[in-house]
Amino acid sequence: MIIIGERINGMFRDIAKAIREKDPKPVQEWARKQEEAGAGYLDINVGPAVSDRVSAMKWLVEVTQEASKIPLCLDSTDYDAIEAGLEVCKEPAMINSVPAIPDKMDRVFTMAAKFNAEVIGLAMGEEGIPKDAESRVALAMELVANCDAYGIPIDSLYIDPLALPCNVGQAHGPEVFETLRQIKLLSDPPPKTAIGLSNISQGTKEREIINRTFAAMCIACGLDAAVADACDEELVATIATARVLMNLDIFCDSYAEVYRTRNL
Ligand code: THG
Repeated sequence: MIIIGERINGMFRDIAKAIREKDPKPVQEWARKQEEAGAGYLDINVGPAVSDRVSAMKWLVEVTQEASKIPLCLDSTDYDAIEAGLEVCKEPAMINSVPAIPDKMDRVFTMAAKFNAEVIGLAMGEEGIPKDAESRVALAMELVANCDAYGIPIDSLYIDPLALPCNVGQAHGPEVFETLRQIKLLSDPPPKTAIGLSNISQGTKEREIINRTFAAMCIACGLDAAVADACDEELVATIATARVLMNLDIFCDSYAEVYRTRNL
């Protein structure tokens, strides 16, 4: 499973401050820490409180790349900011994300083709996030069809069924699991799947156990990637265990250690 390290996000106070003061240190520390913890990508999100998202994204990408060589996952609803980030990425990146809305898919898939980028597509449309799995899968199908029409390989597309905080959106849980399972039946080869793992526990008291349990359950449904806390060692051990139990990695007594120190 690919862990997309979530920590370089202006939603966190230290990163918001670093962006404001143009101080590369906190960003680069988190880049190194997440890479060492086994992240396969680094999510880069300028956060909600930034006035110039284009220049903030460009700066975040540049300073992150000075500290880490792993690929970046550019996370913004502002596609000008994503494009500015892609222009300075040294390695092919991931675009996070695009909803199943025609003009947005046109913008993002055109950009993905130009920059040889992977794409996270969201199972949401003009009317927001549907409640049931069937509607989420229908939106996923639109993303698959558009991805193909723009000449992007289907295995470069990650579909995100969208996890909502379990304290307000509890009924969405089973629908997310069912969506993950059905996405693998959409095409051959199928698209990959991704999720924002920490969303599930936002606003709750027992965040870590909820995130870890959710990760194991999603892996049982075929999850390929998660924007998650790469530095939570118990989460990484849970992911390693779920993969062994799904027969995706070979069991040995040191499987958890092997997983932690793997090279993706
Ligand atoms: N899908 C995709 N991308 C995503 C999301 C998703 N990117 C953003 C987000 N969701 C995933 N990343 C985070 C990062 C942090 C938190 C949740 C998801 C988080 N932050 C603390 C909070 O809100 O309580 C901030 C705490 C602090 O300020 O220190 O939980 O769903 N494709």
